[in-house]
Amino acid sequence: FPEVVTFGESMVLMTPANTKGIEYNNQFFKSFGGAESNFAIALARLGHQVGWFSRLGKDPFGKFILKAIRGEGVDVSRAELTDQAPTGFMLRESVAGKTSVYYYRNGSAASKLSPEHLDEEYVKNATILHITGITCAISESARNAVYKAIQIAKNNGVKICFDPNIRLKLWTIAEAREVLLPIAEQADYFLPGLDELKLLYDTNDEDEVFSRLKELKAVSIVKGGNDKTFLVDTGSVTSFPYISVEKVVDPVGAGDGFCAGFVAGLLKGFSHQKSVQLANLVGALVIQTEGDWEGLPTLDEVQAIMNKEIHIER
Ligand code: KDG
Repeated sequence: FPEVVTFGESMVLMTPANTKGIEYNNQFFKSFGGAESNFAIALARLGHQVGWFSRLGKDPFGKFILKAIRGEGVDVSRAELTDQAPTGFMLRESVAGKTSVYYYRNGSAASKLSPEHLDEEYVKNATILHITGITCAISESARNAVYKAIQIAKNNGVKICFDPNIRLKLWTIAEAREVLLPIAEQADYFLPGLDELKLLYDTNDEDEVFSRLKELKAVSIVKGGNDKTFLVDTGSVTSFPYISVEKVVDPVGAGDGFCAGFVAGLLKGFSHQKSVQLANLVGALVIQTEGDWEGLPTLDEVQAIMNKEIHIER
C-alpha cells in the first residue's frame, strides 16, 4: 500500500499555443492538471510511494491522463475509467498578464465520485491522506467521499493533510466556508494560502487570521504571505522567506508542489521547520517551468540544492 493517498479530479488542460488567447488562436497545447494529481506526481518525484485515484471518462482524454500519471510512478490502481460520464477539461489562457481559467467539468466522470468508490483498506494503510477543497466543491457525492475518507483516516490513525484550494468558479465563499472550516478542524496538517484564510475567516486582519489558526489542533503552514511562508505550530508562528527566483514563468501548481514538499519532509523524518523549507524549495522550482506539474523537481535535484545550498538556476 502507498504511504500517501489522495484523490480528486484531473482534467485535460488546453492552452493556446501562442499569445493570441483562446478566442483568436487556432492551435492548442494539450496537457492535464488537477491539484491532487499534481501533488501525487510531486511526491512520487521526491521518492515516495503515493496513490492517486479518481474517475475518468473511458475516452481518449481519460486514457491519456491515466497513462501519464501512471508513467510518473504514481499508483493508479484504484483509479477508474468509466463510460458513465466524460473526462472533464479546462482551458487556461494568459492574455496581457491576466490568467483566466474556463472549466468544462460539470457532470464529469470525477464529479460522479462517491463514497462507494473508496477502497477502505487502501486509505487505512496509508500514513497520510491528502485532501483538497476542490473535491468537496465538484459535487455532493465527491464531497461525501471526502467525508468518508476523513472518517476512515480518523478511525485508523492516518494523518490528514488538507489544502482548502478555494475555487470560486466552483462554489460561493459562503458554501466553501460551511464545508472547509469544519474539515480544517479535523486536519492534522492544514496548508492554506493567506488570501484563502482571509476569505475563509472573512477578515483582512492578519492577527485575527493567526489567532484563528492557533485555535486549531492542526499544524498550519500558510503560503503566500508577503513573500513569506508561515508555520503555526503549538501556538507559535514562525516565518520563512521565499526562495527568490529569477523569473516566475507559471505559478500554477506551486501550491500543490509546496504541499508535496512538506509531506515529503514529514515522511523523511524532517522537523516541521525543515519540511517547510523543502516545501518552499519545491514551490520555487515548479514556478520556473510552464505547466502545472511538468517542472516539479526530483529528489536528486532538491538534494543537490539542499546539500550545496546553491542558488537555483534553471
Ligand atoms: O492547483 C492547480 C490546479 O488548480 C489545477 O491543476 C487545476 O485542479 C485544478 C482545478 O480544479 O482548478
